[in-house]
Amino acid sequence: MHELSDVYSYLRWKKRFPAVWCPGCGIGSIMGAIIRAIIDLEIPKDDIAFISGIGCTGRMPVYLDFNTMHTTHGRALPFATGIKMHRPEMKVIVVSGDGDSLAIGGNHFIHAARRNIDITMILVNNSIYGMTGGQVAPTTPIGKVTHTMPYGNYEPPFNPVELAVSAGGSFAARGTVFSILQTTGYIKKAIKHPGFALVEIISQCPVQYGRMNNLGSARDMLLMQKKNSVPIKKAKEMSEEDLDGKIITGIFKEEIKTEYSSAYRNFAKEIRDGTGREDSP
Ligand SMILES: Cc1ncc(C[n+]2csc(CCOP(=O)(O)OP(=O)(O)O)c2C)c(N)n1
Ligand code: SF4
Repeated sequence: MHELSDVYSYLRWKKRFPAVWCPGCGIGSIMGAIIRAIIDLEIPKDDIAFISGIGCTGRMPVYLDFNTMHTTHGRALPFATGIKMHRPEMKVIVVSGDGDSLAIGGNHFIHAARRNIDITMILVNNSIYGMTGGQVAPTTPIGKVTHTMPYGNYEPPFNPVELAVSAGGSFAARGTVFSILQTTGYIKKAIKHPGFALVEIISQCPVQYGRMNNLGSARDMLLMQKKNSVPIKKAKEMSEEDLDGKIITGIFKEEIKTEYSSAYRNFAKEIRDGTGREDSP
């Protein structure tokens, strides 16, 4: 159990609240999970760099009392990469919406994963662009209605976990807001993991996605997350047909492999010491 006063001590409570998020939105629960994960890991506040892009999810660093940056849309990972390269001892955490990280920021996402740079990426997947009024995202399921797909989306969505793993990321997990304690466990593992670590969190946006698709209240959407979740172990025994519309949860990848910022420093040292490539200038 975490004392509420401990959680509050991580918030810019007097300066920044109330938050902009709509009642019933999942982002607040995710912020609570991140704080609880950091309390459990006993990481000093000053050792954390917490970076976001733009969007409802992107507002999160505004409320948190870490070293924070609220950057431009889609560019959280380049800023985070710069910080990790310059201050490798810091825990660098990015929080990003599905549009922010996979549409405008998609290029940065695959390259951060390819390099396996030690950044924890918390991707809040609410299936839509929330902040700008409900446009289609690269994660919107086929058939779902958005302002820019009023007759239903016909573009196949990305699977963020598969994308991260196939690009080279070394940790990838998926959780839901409904199962927030389990999701907090994935966040903790991701923060401890020395490499690019993705936690995709399925979240409810009752005001845009839920309203446009008649999904009911925030409570109804949370119960839908519960009903549709299938642990990865069980999913392996199910057919593709039975898995249609399900949320597969769990840890999909956890592997130790060469991490970019330390590889870069070792390489630079070898060059300086003259022990690097013979043909180097
Ligand atoms: C360069 C640029 N293009 C577009 C925008 C407008 N914009 C702000 S947030 C956003 C998308 C938000 O969706 P998502 O990243 O999924 O986050 P959510 O709001 O759903 O948490 C867009 C397109 C912008 N701020 N900057
Ligand atoms: S628009 Fe959706 S994602 Fe944004 S704060 Fe409201 S409920 Fe949350």
